[in-house]
Amino acid sequence: TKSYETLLTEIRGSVALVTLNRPKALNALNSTLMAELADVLSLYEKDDAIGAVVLTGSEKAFAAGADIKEMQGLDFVDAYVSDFIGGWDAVSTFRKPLIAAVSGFALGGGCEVAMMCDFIIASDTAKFGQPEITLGIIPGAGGSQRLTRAVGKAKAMDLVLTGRMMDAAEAERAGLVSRIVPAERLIDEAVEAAQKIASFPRAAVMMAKEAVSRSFEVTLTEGLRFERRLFHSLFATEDQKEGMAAFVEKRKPAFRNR
Ligand code: CO8
Repeated sequence: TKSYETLLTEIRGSVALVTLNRPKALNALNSTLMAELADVLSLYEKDDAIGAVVLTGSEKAFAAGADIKEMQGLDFVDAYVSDFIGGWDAVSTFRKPLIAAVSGFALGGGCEVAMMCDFIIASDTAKFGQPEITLGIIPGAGGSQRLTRAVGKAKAMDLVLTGRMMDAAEAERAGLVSRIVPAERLIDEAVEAAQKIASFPRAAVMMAKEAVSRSFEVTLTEGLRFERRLFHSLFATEDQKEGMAAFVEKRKPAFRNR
């Protein structure tokens, strides 16, 4: 396995655990970190042994945003020509399930990266926010779009315009996070969820992710058509035969990712 300057990686069963690791900067997302994250995700996407990935930070911070010290000197032409943060798309285009396990601060780009994941499990200490406005900018990696789709206009406007933080309970009520767990249980709970996902047939899992993700892109009619096409296609898999036979025969299925 490769080693990275700003990430720690660990394989647990069929799950890869990726830990953002810039402790002195509260995991601020600089270009090295985002390039390393894109690199490791591309490896896991190709690796048949990996069925799902958990992305986490430290207890104090998932990530306190894009690296302000790196952005400070940017001018418009630099930002535009280099498509500053364009490389972050590697997180949202990753095709296997990706769970964010968030403890502490998930601010600005940190909140945005968490929202690029398929779902967020939060510790009771998590704090989410889009404080860009306090720096004279606005969210640049999906905060105005994914946050609004997740929590609705009222709360998204409140957070983006005031720059305030919301705690885990508010984030769960608003629909931004799928569950809250005690801080000390966070990694285990997220890895267990990922392991469960990884135990199901790979193609069905990836299509389920693709179908739900599609609902954010297209009309209901088109989304339903897309879902139906994927649904029908799964009847061409051996694992569908195995899953249904096992149910009828009252035994555990032995999936082969075929
Ligand atoms: N960038 C760079 N360094 C940071 C960042 C950051 N986002 N956040 C924290 N750090 C550094 C601090 O500078 C400090 O370093 P040093 O010890 O060298 O002074 C160290 O991390 C510890 O931070 P604090 O001492 O501030 O820790 P506190 O516990 O007192 O405060 C906070 C924690 C409240 C999280 C505070 O650090 C903070 O407000 N951080 C900035 C949060 C923020 O504004 N984030 C949004 C950044 S903008 C952004 O993300 C845009 C994303 C869109 C993509 C880009 C579009 C162009």
